[in-house]
Amino acid sequence: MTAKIGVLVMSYGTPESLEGVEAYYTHIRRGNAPSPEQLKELKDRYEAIVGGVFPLRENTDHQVEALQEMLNRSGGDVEYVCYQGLKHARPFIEDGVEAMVRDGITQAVGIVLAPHYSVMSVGTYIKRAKEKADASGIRMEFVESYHLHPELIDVLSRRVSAKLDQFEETGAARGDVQVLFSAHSLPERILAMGDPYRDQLLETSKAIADRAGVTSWQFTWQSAGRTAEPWLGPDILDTLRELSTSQVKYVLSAPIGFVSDHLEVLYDLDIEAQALASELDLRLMRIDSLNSDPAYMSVLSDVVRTKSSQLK
Ligand code: FEC
Repeated sequence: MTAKIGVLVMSYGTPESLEGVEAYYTHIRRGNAPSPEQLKELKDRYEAIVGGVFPLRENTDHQVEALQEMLNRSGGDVEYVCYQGLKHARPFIEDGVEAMVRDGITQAVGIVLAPHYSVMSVGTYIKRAKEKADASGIRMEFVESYHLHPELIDVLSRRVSAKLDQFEETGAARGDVQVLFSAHSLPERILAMGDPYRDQLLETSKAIADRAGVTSWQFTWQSAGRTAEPWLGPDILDTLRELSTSQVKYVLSAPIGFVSDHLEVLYDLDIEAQALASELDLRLMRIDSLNSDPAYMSVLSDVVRTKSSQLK
């Protein structure tokens, strides 16, 4: 008989429409509604990227479908069934676990569509999923990170090389391009907690740079929250300002902490950082996002299979 293993695929979540932005933002702020100014500012950002369409929802749907297809491609005595669980929108993480219960799933693997672990990011997804799974009688194992998976490094290195080729075609030498690896900032206090997030991001950056033969690179943060406490820096906008005072003219942005096209990539990098770069007379390009690239699906499939072997 074929054994069924549930896979809870967790992602950040996005509103379904502009009307849903307030509830979404309130959820991110742990139940505190945003001020009218804050709400308008966020709605304006969504409208600026795609006029009220929310690309993260479709991208996550595709990733979940493609992962399920890849997990079951080779047949075998296990059938994997993927469920979506979102952090800040429906279907919430808990809804995904409830759907497993309804389908009679008793064993499952949880994975987040973000390669790097922080107690404040992946850790909170896992905590919520584990609490719900424990209460529902589902045995669930979790993938915590996959930031150095060889296929991930390979596909991201190819993304970097492809853009360096494009710079070359326009007359820039590869060595003249400064590569900026980036990820979502978090409050500085994670460092005092011994959190692995920053180190994992630096490890991914170095592995890609080595693989792609990049000599001029640095890591920088992006998309810091608008709260009073200090967030990890330098922010990419300050890094661009700093670079503009040096000899650098060409910059390649590689947001390795993200795996999809969404607000933090399409607005924070493609609109906000791009506008600053033009003002500073820097030529800025960005690597393409992974979205449902089969190579990324293969990374996810591999780590899920490995984890599921621990259920037996
Ligand atoms: O396209 C979309 O609709 C969603 C884009 C989106 C992604 C994303 C990923 C991460 N976040 C992380 C941490 C925080 C912390 C706070 C925070 C706030 C926001 C706000 C929006 C938002 N985040 Fe997000 N994040 C995305 C969107 N994020 C919108 C609220 C307005 C703003 O500050 O811009 C601060 C919460 C607080 O107030 O306390 C912390 C981390 C990731 C990457 C890992 C992951 O995907 O989970 C970490 C995508």
